[in-house]
Amino acid sequence: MKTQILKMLRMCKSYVSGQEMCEELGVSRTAIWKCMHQLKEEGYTIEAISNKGYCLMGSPNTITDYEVKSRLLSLGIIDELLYYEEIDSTNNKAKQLGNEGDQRQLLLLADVQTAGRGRRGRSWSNPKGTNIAMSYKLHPEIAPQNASRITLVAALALVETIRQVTGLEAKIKWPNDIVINGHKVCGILTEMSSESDFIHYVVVGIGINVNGEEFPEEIKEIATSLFLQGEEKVDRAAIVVGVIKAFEKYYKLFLETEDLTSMMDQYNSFLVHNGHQVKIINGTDTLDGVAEGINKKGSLLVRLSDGTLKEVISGEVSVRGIYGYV
Ligand code: BTX
Repeated sequence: MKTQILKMLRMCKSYVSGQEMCEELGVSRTAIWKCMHQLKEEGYTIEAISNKGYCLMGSPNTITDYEVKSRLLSLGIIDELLYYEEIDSTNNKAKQLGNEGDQRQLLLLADVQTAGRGRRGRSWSNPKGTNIAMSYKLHPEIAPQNASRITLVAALALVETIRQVTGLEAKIKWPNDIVINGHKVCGILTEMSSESDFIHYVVVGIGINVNGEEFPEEIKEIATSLFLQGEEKVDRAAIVVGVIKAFEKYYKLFLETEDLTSMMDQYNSFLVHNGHQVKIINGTDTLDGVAEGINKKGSLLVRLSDGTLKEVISGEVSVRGIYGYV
């Protein structure tokens, strides 16, 4: 009911009468009043004027399911959006649901993660009330070997959203980070359960540092937040809604060809490495060259010193010289 009430309040430019809400939602005046009371307790500013009704004057900076859903006309490719005030990891939960046979396409959102994960067993820090932890559980009917490209699709959706909502010059650090001024603001962790020719599920986990003001000692040289870069608090739900819309747009395009044909140019325009000297670290192997963008398969093209063009499929990439971290 909170979703519908917030939606009605948002859609109406002025006041919505209690009577209108009762009729629309098929509930009593007392039920509406109780819900309004709860919303106010949660930090919503709702003005109530007799004979006029209710008007939404302000919202808390939350990413609850009802806050996000009330800003959307539809969930699009997502069957359900689940919100957790605290969870170990939204990726873990999405995988658990997938392993239990849940076939729905889901978006899991959390305010705090107590055991957020990065790649290769690294940890991802996500304190309370400031950032966004979200994981998509998807069931694409594509060849399993193409699924890792969804990381790049998510990166494009993220960079586009951050630019639109904040105006900050976010860039993509191939394959799974978003950076601003050389510091990491988002990370993406894609995991999959599949057979040789069939995907059970793909989980795309996204961590976004939105309003964090400080970071743990070990990452404070690497990490940044949208707030630290823009010096303004950012509406977290606006970022989530932006990512939902942008991801849906690019994901649908991706499914048509199972590659990045239709978004490659845009992706490359946001790529932080383009034209720069890079070092690719893959286990004990390293490779130096100049990055020339990605191809439609999502590989990074690197021009080596002997003039050959090397297609890099995966690995850690460090960009020399110009960034605060490598
Ligand atoms: P990654 O392996 O590229 O990055 C992890 C590394 O980034 C860490 O070793 C640390 O140095 C640094 N780091 C840790 N926390 C942060 C942070 N908040 N901001 C910037 N740098 C940090 C990146 O892996 C993928 C991260 C995905 C996180 C999402 S959150 C929702 C979902 N659930 C989950 O458990 N993981 C994903």
